[in-house]
Amino acid sequence: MVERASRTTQAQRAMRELLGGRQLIVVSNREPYAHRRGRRGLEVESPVGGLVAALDPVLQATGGVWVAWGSGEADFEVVDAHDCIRVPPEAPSYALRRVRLTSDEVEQYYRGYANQSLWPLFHLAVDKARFVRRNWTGYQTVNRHFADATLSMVSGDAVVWIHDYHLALCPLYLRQDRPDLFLSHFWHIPWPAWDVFRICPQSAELIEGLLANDLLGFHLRRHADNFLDCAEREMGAEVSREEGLVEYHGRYTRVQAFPISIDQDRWERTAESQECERWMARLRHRFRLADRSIGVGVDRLDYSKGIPERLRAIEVLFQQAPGVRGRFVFIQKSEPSRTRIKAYRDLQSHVEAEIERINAFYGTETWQPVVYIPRPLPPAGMAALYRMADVCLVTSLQDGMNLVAKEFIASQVDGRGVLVLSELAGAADEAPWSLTINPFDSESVAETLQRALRMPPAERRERMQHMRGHLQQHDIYHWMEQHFRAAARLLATRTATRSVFTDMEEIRQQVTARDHLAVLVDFDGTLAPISDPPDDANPPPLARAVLARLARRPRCLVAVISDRALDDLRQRVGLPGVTYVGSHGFEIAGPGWGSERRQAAEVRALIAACSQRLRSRLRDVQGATVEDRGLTTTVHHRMVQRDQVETIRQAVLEEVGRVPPGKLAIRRGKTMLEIRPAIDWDKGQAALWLLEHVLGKDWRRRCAVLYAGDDRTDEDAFLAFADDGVTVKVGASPYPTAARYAVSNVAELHALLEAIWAWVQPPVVPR
Ligand code: ADQ
Repeated sequence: MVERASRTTQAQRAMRELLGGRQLIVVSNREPYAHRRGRRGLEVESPVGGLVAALDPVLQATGGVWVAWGSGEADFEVVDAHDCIRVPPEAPSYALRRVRLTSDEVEQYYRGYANQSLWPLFHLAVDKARFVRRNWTGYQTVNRHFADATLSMVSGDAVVWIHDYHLALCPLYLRQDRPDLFLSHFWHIPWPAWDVFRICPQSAELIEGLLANDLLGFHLRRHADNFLDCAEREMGAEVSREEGLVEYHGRYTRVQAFPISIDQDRWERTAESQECERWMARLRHRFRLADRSIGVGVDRLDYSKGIPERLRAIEVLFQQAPGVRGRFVFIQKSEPSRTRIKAYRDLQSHVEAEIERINAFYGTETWQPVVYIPRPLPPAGMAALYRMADVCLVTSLQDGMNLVAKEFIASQVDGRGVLVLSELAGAADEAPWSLTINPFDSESVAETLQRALRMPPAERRERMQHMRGHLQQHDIYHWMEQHFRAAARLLATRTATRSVFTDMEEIRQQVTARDHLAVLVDFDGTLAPISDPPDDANPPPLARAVLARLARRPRCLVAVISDRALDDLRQRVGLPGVTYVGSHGFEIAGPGWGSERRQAAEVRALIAACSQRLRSRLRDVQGATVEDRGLTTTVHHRMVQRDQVETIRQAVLEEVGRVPPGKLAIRRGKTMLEIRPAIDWDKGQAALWLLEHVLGKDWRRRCAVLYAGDDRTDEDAFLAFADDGVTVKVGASPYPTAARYAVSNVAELHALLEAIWAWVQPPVVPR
């Protein structure tokens, strides 16, 4: 349990830092605990799912509030006069505020607008989307109920974290009442392109609702980009795509991608448990699986998951490869969902009829081709399905992320299974080691299934190891930390930035307050003026001179921090006594201790070897180029013929595959593949590491810090020193900055450095 506890603790710590004494309120349609009347009296149910599993321990630790629809039949028998109940029942530690909805409201808001307008439209099932005025009115009313319930729970300064498409208007209603609240929203489903979104008659109202947030999160960059497009076209809002920022009516909303994940450690432990092994034996026996190969599909019965398309592909497999018949069983675990909506009932009957038909046509006395499990299984039963599967088939026609793919990876403790994953699910962006498919192309899905079933064990193991390595580092806690970090940065920007020249005395006091001083500066646009081409950038002689003097002063640490490669940086600044931090902090070298981050050094060697092998492998692919930038390598295929792109992808996968799992990640761009270190690292973390490395753990007690930069990537460092550093933004900021002070240009920064030198230079001792 040590590892798991530490991941939860990390998330709790990150949360507490973000909150800085503020109250946390989570708002979602679904509640974390529901009360029902069972055979043994009142029973409490907790929904299975990543979000509750992850947020519940955090709320337990911080003691906040969760606002949600009270959907359990006995929910309001147990609440207090304010519709609140302390949960979890066994150790009450936070308040669950239940929102009362009438059956008409549920019909209009939940079944109507959320699930028959927004859900189908946003999953490109345009033919299923219905826009009924009454439902829209109900949606507005219920969003107001949620906002009112939230406001009734706010005490003082609060951070409100709203979830999903049920509550798009809630932020606006909250903002109208409490302009000071910090509002963040996570959108769990895709955001479509403008041409699809504009079909919605209430498109402007939805965008306006969401632009009341300070932070808006999507799973993928492309969903965030679609939203930015819609905000610009629909509302005429000022949009910076590069910054992921919208300005509307004088307010800013940061729009960012945070790919959600699962509690990887919990799934893995469940899959390793004896209970799981008992379930595997039970399922094998119950469905007469013997030593047959097993395919698995797990979904809510939802048309976006492509279940009929999946069954079609399985049938094509039986036709294409008759040898597979009798030797392969596909288990479809489907949870009936939203059954009061006709489209869902129709889907359920269709799926059940198709399974029956396939079984009747292809099945034999001793072999049932498709096994259907509609009833719930406990977590160990689910993990057993995933663990025993040779293939997990995810065929989403559209999916924000798809957690099933990740649960399968986490449960594959034996590394035997192959993930066949729809390229239309968000999860595909993070799983280059899966076999990706287009679910609309049944023949090709069937071929891919054959390939998966024939895949040699060593290749299966290798692919799975890579996916597991990635998942370990990108679990649900990582998702939360990323989110909290972004929120903390935005909270820091709320303190107005002031010109350094109006506060020179305050700055003097701060930089001279400690024994040591650290002067940390960015390079391009800070120490050296921005230059085009970037190759011409050099610090002016006066800046170089003042930096040299500071670097010679005892107890003064001077570092230049940049995204440039270390050697390039060192050459351009060329001063002894200065520490150089290159590649956004991946490589660090100081005077006398010329070191670099250990992982970075290791990764650099791995990347160099990969580049070299790729160059030789892709020699004959016309138009392919391999650009080695030290700590990243980019393989460009813009000029390559379409039918050759797959060859390049395969080559990159194989070469990265030679590297131990978890070390390198592949990022897929439109016309390129980038190989990069699989570690999170930024200028802020690099600067903190440097101070600790040079001055020890208690550096904050002994050292004053000045950090200056002009760039978005410097914001991480501004945040790292937000509490007790002099943080200086160089140049006008197109976005809210976390820096406390500002200078207009590079020359003003140099003047500030001169002033600092005058304050801290050692006194001239008379002879
Ligand atoms: P969903 O559409 O519900 O989620 P998904 O991400 O696959 O889809 O999560 C489903 C969850 O329900 C998984 O934890 C899975 O184990 C469980 N589940 C599904 N079928 C089940 C069954 N038959 N029996 C038991 N459990 C079952 C929405 C978005 C997704 C996004 C998530 C999280 O549509 O794209 O990944 O939110 O943001």
